[in-house]
Amino acid sequence: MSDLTRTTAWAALQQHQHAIAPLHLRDLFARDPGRFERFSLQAGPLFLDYSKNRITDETLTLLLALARESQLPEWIERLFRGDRVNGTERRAALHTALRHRDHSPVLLDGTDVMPDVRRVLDQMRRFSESVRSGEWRGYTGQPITDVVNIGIGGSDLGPAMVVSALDADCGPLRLHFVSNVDGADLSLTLRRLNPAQTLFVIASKTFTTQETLLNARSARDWFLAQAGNPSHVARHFVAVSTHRDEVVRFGIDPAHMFEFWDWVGGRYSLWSAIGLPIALAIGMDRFDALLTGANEMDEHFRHSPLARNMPVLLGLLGVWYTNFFGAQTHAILPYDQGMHRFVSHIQQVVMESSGKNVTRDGRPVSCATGSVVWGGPGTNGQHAYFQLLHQGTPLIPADFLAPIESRTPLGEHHRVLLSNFLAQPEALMRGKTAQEVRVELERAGLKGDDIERLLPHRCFSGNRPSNTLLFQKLDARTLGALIALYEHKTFVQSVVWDINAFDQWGVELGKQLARDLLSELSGMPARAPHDASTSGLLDHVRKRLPSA
Ligand code: G6Q
Repeated sequence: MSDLTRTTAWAALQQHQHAIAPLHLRDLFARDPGRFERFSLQAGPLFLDYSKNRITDETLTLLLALARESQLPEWIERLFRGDRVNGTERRAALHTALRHRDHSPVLLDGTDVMPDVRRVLDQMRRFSESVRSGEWRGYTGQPITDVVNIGIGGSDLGPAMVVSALDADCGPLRLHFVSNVDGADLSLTLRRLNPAQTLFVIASKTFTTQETLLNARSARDWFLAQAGNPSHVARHFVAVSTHRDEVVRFGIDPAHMFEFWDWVGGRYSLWSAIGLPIALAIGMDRFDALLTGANEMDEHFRHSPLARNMPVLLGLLGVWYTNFFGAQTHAILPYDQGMHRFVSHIQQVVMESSGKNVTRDGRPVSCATGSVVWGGPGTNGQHAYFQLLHQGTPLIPADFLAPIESRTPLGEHHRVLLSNFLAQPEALMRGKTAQEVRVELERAGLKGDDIERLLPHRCFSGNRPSNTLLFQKLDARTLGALIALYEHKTFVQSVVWDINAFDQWGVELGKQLARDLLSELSGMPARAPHDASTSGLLDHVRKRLPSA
């Protein structure tokens, strides 16, 4: 693709931004009664209001022209039909096949992948049902009560998020997630568990990830310290991986391995066997509903016109703020306590996918790509970082998400939650003028200098953009649609920026250096010299490190 910033669409957007920048959202609403109807849409279970964005009809026309100039429709087709869209690894990114629901084939190099996908889904169903029902017994003959998923990154964040969002505690099993190589993570988790009733799911696409294998070995040692006989491992350790040989080398029975494939990226893998802890927690029927919700979003993304396409619109709005307003971060604010891990998962999806500084063909990018994704559940954030959203100097576009109905109704709680959820985007959009503050302070009995002193502190500029996503209830189908929405939004942006959304070479250098430093910490000589800071720190640590 030619340089994005030299396209006609880009130049037109730049010019248009100058015209839009001075306009206040309050005025855009005042002069346009149809704004909410025009700038909102329903896709499956999700309702999106994007009218509180600093856009006009012309903005959308120009953003859609940019999408067409970037060949977005063609790229969407390439994604779904299994082209090797991950060029640096020569892989397809066919996570959509994992949630493909009808009986049509999904071809990869001419072969239908669906029989394999269904085979593993069946295996997950049989296994999760037997563990949940108590039919699967541990080595003492007792049923399993606790499941520990050991994995990291894509093999942890997605399943952990879904399990916490969908109230796993209601099921017959308690789920635990261990990811950090900090021994505290595993030790504190195991402290409360009985090896005879614990099942470990070792989740690693490559089955070579240092943290996961070390945690898995320590877990096996802990288990064998009580179980004694290594043959008992078979009833307590299962694996999820693409690498059978490595699984066998670790000592897990390949009959207890759940397979997935190299065309499933780590951060897009919760829909595959990496979702096994989800099935164990909430049952396979609800895991199926999660897939169905994601599939509905896939269908919407693939077939809706760009102008009525939710991931496309959200992706383009992100481009608008990142590239034309200089926004560097994006807040995701779910008003649902169960979604407290949602941001961490989406953060990985977005930041690993978009954190690239070269185009698909290896040229330096000519504009900013990606943004820092952050946030957390409302209303907690309102008492913490919302100050920066309302009166800080950076422009921070935000997504507000909420269920209309609570899954855990309690008195007035949900109405209070919803009132806050509705108030924050309104406040960000509207702000408060000096005139409004003055009237308010006068009413409160303040006069003269006191009013003037407080005035600048009490004003809100407003004009701060946000999207609002509403859904009836946070059930499995809705959550599936929400996750797929952000996956596709991320893909849309990668197409516009002409970057590969499916590789992550940026995580490699640190891993390489850590390998050398590990041997140096164990007293081996350095293979290559370090800078003065790293050598100094290494010496400082070595002198104080208790001997193992
Ligand atoms: C995700 C990344 C990364 C990966 C982990 C775990 O897209 O590739 O987060 O999921 O590094 O890798 P394994 O599953 O191979 O252990």
